[in-house]
Amino acid sequence: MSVYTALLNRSVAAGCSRVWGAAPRPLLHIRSASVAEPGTRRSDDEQLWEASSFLPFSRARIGSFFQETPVLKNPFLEDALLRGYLRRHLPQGAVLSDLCAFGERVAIEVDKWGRECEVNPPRLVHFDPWGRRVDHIVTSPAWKRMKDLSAQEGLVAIGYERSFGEWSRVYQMSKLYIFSPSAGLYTCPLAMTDGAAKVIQSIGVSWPVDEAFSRLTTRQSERFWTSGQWMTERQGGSDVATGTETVAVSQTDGSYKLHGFKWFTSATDADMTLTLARVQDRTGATTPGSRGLSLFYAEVSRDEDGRLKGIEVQRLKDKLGTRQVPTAELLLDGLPAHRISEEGRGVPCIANMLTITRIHNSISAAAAMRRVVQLARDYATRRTAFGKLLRDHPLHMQTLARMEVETHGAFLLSMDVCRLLGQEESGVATQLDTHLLRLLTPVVKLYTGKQAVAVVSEGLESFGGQGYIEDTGLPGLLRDAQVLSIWEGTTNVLSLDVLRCVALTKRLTDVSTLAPAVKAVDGALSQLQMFVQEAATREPGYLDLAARDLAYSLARIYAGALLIDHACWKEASASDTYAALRWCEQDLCPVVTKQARGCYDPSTPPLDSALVYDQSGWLKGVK
Ligand code: UCC
Repeated sequence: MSVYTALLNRSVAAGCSRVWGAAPRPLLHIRSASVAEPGTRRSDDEQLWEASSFLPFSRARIGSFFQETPVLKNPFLEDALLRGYLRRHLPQGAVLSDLCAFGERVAIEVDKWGRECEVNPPRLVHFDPWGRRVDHIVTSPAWKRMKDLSAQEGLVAIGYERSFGEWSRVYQMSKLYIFSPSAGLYTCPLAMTDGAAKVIQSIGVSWPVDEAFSRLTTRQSERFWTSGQWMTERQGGSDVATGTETVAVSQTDGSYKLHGFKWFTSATDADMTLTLARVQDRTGATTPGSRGLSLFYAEVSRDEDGRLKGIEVQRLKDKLGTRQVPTAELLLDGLPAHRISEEGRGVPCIANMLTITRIHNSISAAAAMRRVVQLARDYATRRTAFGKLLRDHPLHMQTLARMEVETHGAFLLSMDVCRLLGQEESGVATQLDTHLLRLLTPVVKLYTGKQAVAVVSEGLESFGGQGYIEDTGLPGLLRDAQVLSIWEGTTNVLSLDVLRCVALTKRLTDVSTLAPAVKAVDGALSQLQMFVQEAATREPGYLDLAARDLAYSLARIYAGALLIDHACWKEASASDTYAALRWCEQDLCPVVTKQARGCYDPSTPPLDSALVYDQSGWLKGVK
């Protein structure tokens, strides 16, 4: 009798159960053993399998325990804050039922496409099999389905149809917020498409951009176009005024040809683009700086040989995240284009696009936080550790609650900017609203971009080691979040933009349970006002050093005001109040805290530099 037969007999005798220590455990068959036909002899292999199935890990190798999978449910139905916000501001049945149906579609259908975009990233084919240069960016079928879906669902169109008046942007962005974490980064081309439509609308929808506008804002998938926004050149993407080398050569018909090198163009499979260039005069000279930049419209098309007209795709970028998006280096070698801004007014003209893409960025940041919280809280109802479900561990729930508070803040900040945008576009914004929109757009973008990385990182940790495993799809959330603080203006560049337009007014409502939060926001606001007055009297450069902390203070105070305001709504929940109180416990005005500690004193920049470049240890070592 082989050892296996002996084991088999033992197990039969034990009545199909096996004793582990003192406690009897049921046997779990990983795979059912085949049953031999009467009269046939079982193979050694079969006998081996049956025998080993009673010995965990000996044959099946993977044992009997599997991790539970977090389940993505309808992201609209799962989001009490989103639903509450809409019930309060935009309770129309048509909106709610559309978002609910879309949420279902996202959970069941779209999320899989998003994953497909990640695992099947774009690639560049330079030449056809016969040696002709073609520069084809090959994208996955899922990426193409995202384009059709975006048109059909009106993900750009809703903002321009304005069927819900001043709330149309809130409706559009709510839909994008549901879509974003499952979109396989298709939100990137949509942001630029929306931004391009906004620029065209602001300059006037007429030739040569009328057809483009209609295609950017259509719901017909076969007509729908996406736009690029080619701003970043080899010298970098922040200092556009200095970095733009591309020149525009005027043609006899009034059009231009562009020559330059665009170093970082996102969603390069777009149908058209807006881009900056310097118009050459007759001698070939250009005007340096911002005042030399004009805005151009160009279509991406091919000639009869299949070559891109006036464009060579040098290579695709190898990025940390957003791998779903084709991002390329482009040589513009005679790209046909039309100037659509006044000469030298390119930056203020494209600023409309920046406003829109920065708002999209904020929505994507809030959505990333929401998604990781939704998955983590679902997982906490399934995963058992130390004898109980994760949801029954108070420390784990405290961590998730803190993530939820951050998500509340990010959501309300982002939606408030959408509200202001909708008001401005519907002509009902006051002058104060318009100032607030200008100020809050960079504040909210920079704050949510940074917080998204922190919350998503924390979220991954709540899955333990599984959060670090690539094919769970979780690490991609973190990689993709990291771009949110980089593209469309880094934290410092946006902090300096905030300095250009500092102003804040928000009336607060007093409700007794919220008194500590109201007091904290009120106090922080007074501190901030005093800081701004005092800082204006200080030496040049003082405010620059404080810019980032100032922007953070604005974000935290304003989000505090929004959380309190939402908690004062008559249908607000106890959780809304709790979230407001928790938010306002943090340092709402870090710029004043840091000022008191001397962080912006003139003595600090050389000390900062000395610290960063401190080579004293290294020098000692080599001496
Ligand atoms: O990131 C990139 C990749 C694209 C991916 C997009 C995907 C989004 C996805 C989201 C969802 C998933 S491409 C490019 C990234 N680069 C940037 O974002 C640029 C960052 N740099 C800045 O923002 C700078 O502040 C600049 C370039 C705007 C600064 O330019 P200047 O010319 O040095 O600045 P000035 O002199 O301050 O501004 C010139 C004019 C002024 O108007 P006038 O002349 O009338 O006084 C300003 O008031 O432009 C006006 N202006 C603005 N107006 C400047 N910034 C703004 C603004 N934000 N809003 C309105």
